[in-house]
Amino acid sequence: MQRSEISKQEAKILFRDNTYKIMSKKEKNIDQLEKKIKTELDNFTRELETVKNLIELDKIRTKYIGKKSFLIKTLKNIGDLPDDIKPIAGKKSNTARNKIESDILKKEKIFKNIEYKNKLRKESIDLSLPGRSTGTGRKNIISQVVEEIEEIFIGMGFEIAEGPEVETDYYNFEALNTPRDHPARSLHDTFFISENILLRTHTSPVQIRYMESHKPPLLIIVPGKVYRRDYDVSHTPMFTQIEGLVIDKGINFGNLKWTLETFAHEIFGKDRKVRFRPHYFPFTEPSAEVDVSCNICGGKGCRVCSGSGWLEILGAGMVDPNLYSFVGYNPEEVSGFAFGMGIERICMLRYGIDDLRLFFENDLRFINQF
Ligand code: 2NM
Repeated sequence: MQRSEISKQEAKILFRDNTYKIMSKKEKNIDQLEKKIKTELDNFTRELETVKNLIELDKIRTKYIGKKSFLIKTLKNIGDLPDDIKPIAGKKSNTARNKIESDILKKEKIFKNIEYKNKLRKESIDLSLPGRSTGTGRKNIISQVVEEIEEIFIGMGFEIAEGPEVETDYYNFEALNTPRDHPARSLHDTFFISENILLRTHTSPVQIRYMESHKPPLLIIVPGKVYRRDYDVSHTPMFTQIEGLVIDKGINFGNLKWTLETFAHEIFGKDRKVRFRPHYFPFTEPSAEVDVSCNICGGKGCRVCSGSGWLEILGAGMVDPNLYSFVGYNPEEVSGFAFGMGIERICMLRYGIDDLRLFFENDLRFINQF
């Protein structure tokens, strides 16, 4: 076939068997498109092999079937092609696009699966690892000693009573035989909230409240926080007190002595001597301070007991009959005794602590010793 015989709109192509074929313009266009699609598919397949992760896969997706890709542009512009080519071009492009899409989806599945397995591996819990210790807490030494003292008195038949920390002047002072002009008021520097409302300076107001609502016989101990305007090695603005009260027919000083001696022996040991020393409190008459023999020097006198051989542990006395008129008891019928002690002081004596403020600094090196 002569070259001149081939019109401008025809093309001559060489087949594998080395024969030539004259192609029509339509055939030529489709042939070109097929070639281009085949190149796209070949390139795609080659590149897909090298893809290592989902991000790279997405790049390939954009390159081959994204908006600006050859295939999608061809499909978009298919309307501009001659009518006889349209269906074939559409079919071929679509087939190629679908193949690329499904190959990518297959690959995507593989990558997602790998990613999921990696995530599972990362998030898995090693049950054989030892746990992290948070350290166990424990009761503060003050609470421990309060409970110990409670147990001692419960063993003697006492009950525990509690009451408000914000009190009225009446319950904290008046009803305790301590009117406003009484000299004993200066013993407590009081935190006042208003003229008649204050932070209790002792737990005695609870005992007044208890007597108002209970008839004798009664044996109670009242543990709780009390507040005084003080701050030095032996005073803090808040400290813990336990007070006790016994009222019945015929209660006498001998009952008081036995009760507090027994208590002192239980808490400090039977080897300690106990003594009652005359004292003054506005709410008791007679009153006494109770000492135990010094365990550092064995009673000979040393720095801890200031050379006296004795350590003061509590105050006590027979309830002043005046108090009974405030709570409606008949002083001709009943009598009783009361006592009070500071728990921090008991702890200091027991454990040889020389500064009261240590109890409130929350230094773990101190707290964890108990
Ligand atoms: C003390 C010493 C002596 C006491 C008295 C009362 C009450 F309410 F019955 F009158 N309660 N506590 C008392 C007596 C407290 O503490 C050193």
